[in-house]
Amino acid sequence: MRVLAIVLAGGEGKRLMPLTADRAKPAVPFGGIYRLVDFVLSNLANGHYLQIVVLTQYKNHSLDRHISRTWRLSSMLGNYVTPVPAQQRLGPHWFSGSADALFQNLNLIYDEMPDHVIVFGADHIYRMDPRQMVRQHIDSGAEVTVAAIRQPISLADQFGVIETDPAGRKIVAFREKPKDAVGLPDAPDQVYASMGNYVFRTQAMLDALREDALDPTSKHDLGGNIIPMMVKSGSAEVYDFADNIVPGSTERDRGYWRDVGTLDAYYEAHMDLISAHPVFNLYNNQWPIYTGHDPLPPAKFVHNDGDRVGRAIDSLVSAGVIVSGGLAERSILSPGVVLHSHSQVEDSVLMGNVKVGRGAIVRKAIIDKNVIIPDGARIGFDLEYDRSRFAVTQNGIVVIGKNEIVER
Ligand code: ADQ
Repeated sequence: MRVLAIVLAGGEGKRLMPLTADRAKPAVPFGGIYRLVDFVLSNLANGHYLQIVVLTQYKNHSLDRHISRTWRLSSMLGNYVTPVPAQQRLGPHWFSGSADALFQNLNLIYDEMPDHVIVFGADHIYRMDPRQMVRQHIDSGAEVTVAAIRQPISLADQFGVIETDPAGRKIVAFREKPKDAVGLPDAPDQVYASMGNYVFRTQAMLDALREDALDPTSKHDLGGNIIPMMVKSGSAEVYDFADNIVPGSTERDRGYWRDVGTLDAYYEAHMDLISAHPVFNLYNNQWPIYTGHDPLPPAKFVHNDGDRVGRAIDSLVSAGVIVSGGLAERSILSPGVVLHSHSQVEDSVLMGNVKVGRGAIVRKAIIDKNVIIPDGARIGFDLEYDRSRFAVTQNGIVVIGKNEIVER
């Protein structure tokens, strides 16, 4: 059985601005050392799906570089992870929707002629064993299988919402981001949401993409057009993510899935990592999350000025970090971060090479790469002032973009 995996990584990620100002959403750093795309690629690689095409489009430079540097599989065994940038192959326009991205790359499918095609999104934090979904897809004979998870009904307008027959398998309706969703019979405050992960029988996918390409009214979107079309023809099934059991997972972290489409969701997913018993366990070595590492020295904590020990509590601290007489609490410190004497970082996400000056205090913030917080500066105290110079989210998280200059 031949299976080709396609990862959709062309999303623009407008709602993650300024983190997506000069990188594609799947290239946004996460959890100190990862990028968002590492999670889906690790799930596929751990499931032994090792022919993977990553479709990129928007500001794809850092994403392409990350993939080509990090995801080098042994080509001798016919394995690959290939980033494929949008190429305007079929005329002078970029991809319109995700279905158009697939349609413009049909040659990749003809090259492999797989029996089934896995199409997964690249913007989620989760562990999933894709083999279990593919097995159900093959056993059921469905033309497409859509992975789904229960979500609060208040979020229904952010997802494809699925209705099934009473047996719970066959999809009878699929509505993309409905404003008037109805709750589930057993849980009126929940809907069944598409995770944006699909497995297609190859021929059924080719037929649907070709039909969609001829429709001038279509937005050429998988969730908006292709899946509803396949539901109408009666052969779409749902795969319940609650049934997925990843090797090494525990009761506590089973079923974890976060769409980090907004800055607040992105922040919350980080906070999920740092509790003593995290709901997302990075330490499951039976299902590792792979990424690339620079050759950095170990993290270092130094006693400075003779009066203060560098400390980090309830925090993730990456290689190359120096905590020199500063204090980090409930925070993520990415490679190369430096906290100087008497500085304090609380409930924050600091990306690569952020420097926090002497006596500076940072609270509830996301700070992108290379930012220098000057001595004595205060971030996250006076939100009115912060709003005048940085982005501040609905939940009051201050977000400072890459290379931004911070005045005291
Ligand atoms: P959205 O995430 O809103 O909803 P979309 O913006 O199409 O849908 O993104 C889906 C994936 O495709 C993302 O990984 C994105 O990076 C990628 N992508 C988008 N346009 C692309 C293009 N032109 N080229 C390459 N890649 C592209 C989708 C589904 C919903 C589902 C949610 C789950 O449409 O039904 O509920 O995902 O988060």
